[in-house]
Amino acid sequence: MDDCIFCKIASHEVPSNIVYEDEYAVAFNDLNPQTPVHVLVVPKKHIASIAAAQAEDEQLLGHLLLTVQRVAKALGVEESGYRVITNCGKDACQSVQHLHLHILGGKPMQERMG
Ligand code: DGP
Repeated sequence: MDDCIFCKIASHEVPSNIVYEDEYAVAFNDLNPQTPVHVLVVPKKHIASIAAAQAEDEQLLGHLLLTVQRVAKALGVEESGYRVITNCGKDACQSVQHLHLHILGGKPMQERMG
């Protein structure tokens, strides 16, 4: 998508600190980290949010979760634990309209959200 910052990062049009990449997904450090480890896992295909995903994206969505697992392991938070979040829509404060999974870790977090 032309005007999407995460599409531009995924295509290397805009530089970012990419920690993992394969044919379908890319993972890079969040610009505004909330925890010592804060990485975004993003599909290369433009999907606006989890709400916009289609049946044809089923395999890709599974791939994104396995990418989260792989990246978390590579970043050394597999044992200590991590949180995976995807914000969807206005009430969740989604600010970038391209599906992304936050991986948050590297410190103990509060039990509850919201
Ligand atoms: P949200 O849409 O609220 O789930 O979060 C979007 C996240 O994306 C936010 O934590 C900041 C991050 N972000 C926004 N623009 C950029 C960017 O240009 N580069 C990087 N690395 N992160 C970005």
